[in-house]
Amino acid sequence: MNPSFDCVSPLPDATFGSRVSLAGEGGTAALVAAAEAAPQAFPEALAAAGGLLLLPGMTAMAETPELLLRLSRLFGAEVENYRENLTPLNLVHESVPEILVVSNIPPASRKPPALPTPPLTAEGSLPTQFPHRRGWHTDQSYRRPPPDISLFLAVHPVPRGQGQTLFANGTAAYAALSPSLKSRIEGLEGLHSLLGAGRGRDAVLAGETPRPLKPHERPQRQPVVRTHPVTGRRALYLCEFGQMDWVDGPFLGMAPGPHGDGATLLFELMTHLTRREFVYVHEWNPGDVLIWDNRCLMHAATWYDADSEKRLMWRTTVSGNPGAAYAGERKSWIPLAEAGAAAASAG
Ligand SMILES: O=C(O)CCC(=O)C(=O)O
Ligand SMILES: [Fe+2]
Repeated sequence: MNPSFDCVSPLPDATFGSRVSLAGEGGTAALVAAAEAAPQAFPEALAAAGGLLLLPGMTAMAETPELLLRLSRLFGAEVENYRENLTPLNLVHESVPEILVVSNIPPASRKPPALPTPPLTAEGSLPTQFPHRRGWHTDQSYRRPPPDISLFLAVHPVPRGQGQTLFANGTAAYAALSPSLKSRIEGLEGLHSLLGAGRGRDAVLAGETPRPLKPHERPQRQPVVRTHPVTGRRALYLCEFGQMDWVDGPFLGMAPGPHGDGATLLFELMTHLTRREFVYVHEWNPGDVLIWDNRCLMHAATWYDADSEKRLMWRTTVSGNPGAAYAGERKSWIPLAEAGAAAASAG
């Protein structure tokens, strides 16, 4: 990496990811300024690390949220403005609308994921593998084109041992698939759904009627194997119970629903993707920033005791380089009338 930075790879107990810090003296603002002075350094380090960077000690971002925004801008053309995409305003940072607030503190008041059943593995450790661990996803995959990269700052994490974030390496998992499974999924597309639309596995199994969706809310197809636009490497690109469409999917062209062939394949692929050797478990410290590449990593949040702990995390989402499969597409999640009006006012 650029000599201004120290880079240690891989992350502890993982085969991917890098920890990056400023060489020599300097705090959060100095690191952001050094990154801006060498704008390729961080994107290149991210690609070299297989899609995951840890920047510890970015505590000043909590006081100066613009620093997180400046860092985010280095990773792509477009940092999402959450005031412009139908996100409830209680989840959007008051002064920097590019920051999504992920927190159980009012007004965001988001509940943590449920404890797995049973809470620990047979060996007494944190469950990470699907289906024991649920909630594996890649951000906003119910959109076409989906976003590239997310940045996540721990403003106020919960104590170690809870509220971790797990990452699974889609590139390594794809490379380790058997040749026959690789050929079965060649050209296959998954159908990804907005959360809470009544199309997740639990809703379908409970016999719920899916709510009617407006055109811009509809499930979107995504390749199961994505070719990374920067590294050229192929990676599994999947979600599971909540963020796949279990009414018409999870895969196009296969028997749909929780009892179909598609479900069997999804269980097989997700169980493989989340094998321990492909996973990194992040225990958060205040001021940690994790930068993850949604095009090649899946992630999952874990339970924490929301009755006695407060957790405050900030996310930004960067897009603009989804790869050739999405070339020239309009944004699926913007209502057509609005897209038309924006085009007209842009002349
Ligand atoms: O809360 C976490 O650890 C992760 C949340 C998440 O998946 C996200 O904000 O994209
Ligand atoms: Fe996420």
